[in-house]
Amino acid sequence: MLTAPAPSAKRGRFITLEGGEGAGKSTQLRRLADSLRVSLRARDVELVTTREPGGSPGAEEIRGLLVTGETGRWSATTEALLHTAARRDHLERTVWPALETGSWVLCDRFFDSTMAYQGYGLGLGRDLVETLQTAALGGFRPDLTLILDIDVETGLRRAVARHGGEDRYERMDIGFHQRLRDGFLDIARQEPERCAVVDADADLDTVQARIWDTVAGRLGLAQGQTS
Ligand code: T5A
Repeated sequence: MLTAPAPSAKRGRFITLEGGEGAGKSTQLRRLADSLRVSLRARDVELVTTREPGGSPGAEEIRGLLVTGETGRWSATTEALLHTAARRDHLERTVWPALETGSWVLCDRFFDSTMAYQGYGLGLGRDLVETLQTAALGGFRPDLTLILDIDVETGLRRAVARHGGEDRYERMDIGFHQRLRDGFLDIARQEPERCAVVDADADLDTVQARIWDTVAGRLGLAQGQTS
């Protein structure tokens, strides 16, 4: 599907989770998906979970170029272009077809990560990133974006303890991580109707409950389904 489905009552909802390293997005995405599936089953609506960079075969190949190797492997502009190319493929092949059939889509990272990481963190600035996103997305935006906020040191401690091989961004300097945290908070301030900041500095169940309350409140779902 080469264009975004037009807004309609039938079109599914698109929810994105964002945050810096070790904020707990992936863990909370699984928990939120379980709660959403219970809630959506009553409406006979499917939930698709996906991630960026990745989420389609081509985008997963591009992911490998982005999350491994030397920290200075790409210039900020090249990196933003690679993320944006992966995003376009992910939208065309996974997200837009699912939304078109009425499924809801829950996505681990989306274009706010390009703004925060490349725009703020690597210093590319808002204007270029916005131009790239407009070219790739048109006017398509998430219905709701949850920004998991945590102080940089705690997040990095969690990320390092978990450790896998995809650690190119984790290895960037502390100033980079502080700029991207500030960037996410700035994005939330600029778009309060789309974005909700969730304090992620708490135990897993507490963060899960905060997320569910936000999603249920903003999207009009039944309360009390946190597991
Ligand atoms: N990127 C991505 C860009 O630069 N630009 C872009 O446009 C995009 C889309 C890959 C990288 O690409 C960059 C950002 C990334 O560096 P990724 O796959 O989402 O993106 O990589 P990570 O951010 O590293 O995501 P992870 O899924 O690996 O980390 P999460 O989701 O932040 O954290 P999670 O859930 O894996 O948790 C980390 C550890 O902490 C524990 C977990 O058990 C786990 O061990 N934990 C907690 N511990 C205590 N209390 C809590 N509340 C906890 N929550 C989680």
